[in-house]
Amino acid sequence: MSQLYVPANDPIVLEVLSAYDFPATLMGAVRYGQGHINDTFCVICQPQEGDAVRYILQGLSSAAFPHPEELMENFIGITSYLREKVIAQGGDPLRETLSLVNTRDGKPFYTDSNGKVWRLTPFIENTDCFQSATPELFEASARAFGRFQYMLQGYPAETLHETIVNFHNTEDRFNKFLNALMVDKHDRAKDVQDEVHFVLDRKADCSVALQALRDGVLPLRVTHNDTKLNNILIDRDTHEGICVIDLDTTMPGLSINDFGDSIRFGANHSREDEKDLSKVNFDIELYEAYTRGFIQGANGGLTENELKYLPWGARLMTLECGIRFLTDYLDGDHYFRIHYPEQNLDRCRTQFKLVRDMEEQWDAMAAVIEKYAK
Ligand code: ADP
Ligand code: GN1
Ligand code: MG
Repeated sequence: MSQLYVPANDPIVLEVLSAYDFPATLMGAVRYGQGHINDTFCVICQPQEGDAVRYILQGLSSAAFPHPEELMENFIGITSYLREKVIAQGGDPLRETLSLVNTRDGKPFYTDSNGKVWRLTPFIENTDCFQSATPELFEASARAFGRFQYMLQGYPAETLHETIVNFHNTEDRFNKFLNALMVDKHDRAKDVQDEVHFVLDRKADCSVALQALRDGVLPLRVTHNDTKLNNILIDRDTHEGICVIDLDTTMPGLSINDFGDSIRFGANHSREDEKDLSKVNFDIELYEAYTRGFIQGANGGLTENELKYLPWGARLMTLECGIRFLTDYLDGDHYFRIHYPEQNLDRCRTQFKLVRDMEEQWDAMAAVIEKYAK
């Protein structure tokens, strides 16, 4: 192990790697991907002959996930269920869903000396993970997320733990924001008054989807809840979404939120933390491409009301995510990983710009749904 490359500021990685048996010479681990939550590394092994074998090693964020063992129980349940479905459909279970590598002790995850939980999954090769996409690729990702939801329709939802309580409870997100604003731990509220008022003006919106759920208009389903474009792996040969990843928040939720979170992240041409807001524009063509793909992937599984509420999913996921970024900024940036001091504020501003765009294009958004909801 002494020759291993591991990032100097992550000494714990060495401890974690030594909990696993690797089939070829372990070369090291490098930080990987653009997720905001988990500590993700790519582990590289080199056999005597042939290509390197790669794995993804992830330390679960304790700020986000207070009960990582329960999360791993969900992960095992969901991936086992999907594996059976993929096999039944003649697919490749090693590429079309995630799987775990057990530790030397035969355990599905490792708990390090600080109490943090780690998991190791085979790297799904010959795939790409995009931060932005062409309409074709975006539509492919939509088919895969729609199919993911469809495939999980029969999953026993009551067995799933709520890994983050009130995750997409937008009313609760609003209240947590109010609390952070009141406490104003870092004296930042005075500099973000425009953003604060943007949220306060939209208090009623925060209840739209939840009220529909309470009224029985929208059903609770097993949903992914974090359907960003970079939570899907696209096959390099077929250009189809081959594997839905980041299953940490898969639990009972609303289908419109899975649709909406994808639109939030992918139906524009800018980075999530773009400072120049003139570059941040909601793109209705990308929205249309995603709508087409999602409805196709869901395979008739969405009710008339769910289809009608899809634009609300987009608007609310974008508003909610902006509120979460702003709350974390007021709190002192404990939840989302940041790479510079005002990054959460920049992220919040892009979300609010997109919300404004959606509000302006509301009728057009509804018309697109009508076009495909036949
Ligand atoms: P986070 O919760 O921090 O977003 P993810 O589970 O989404 O963590 O992983 C971060 C990134 O790592 C993904 O966006 C993707 O690029 C990459 N990744 C994760 N798992 C795999 C895998 N099994 N094969 C290939 N790439 C992966
Ligand atoms: C986080 O884990 P990641 O980076 O895929 C967050 C999502 C947010 C997103 C904003 C568990 O997603 O809810 O929408 O950042 N995930 C969690 O980019 O909080
Ligand atoms: Mg992710």
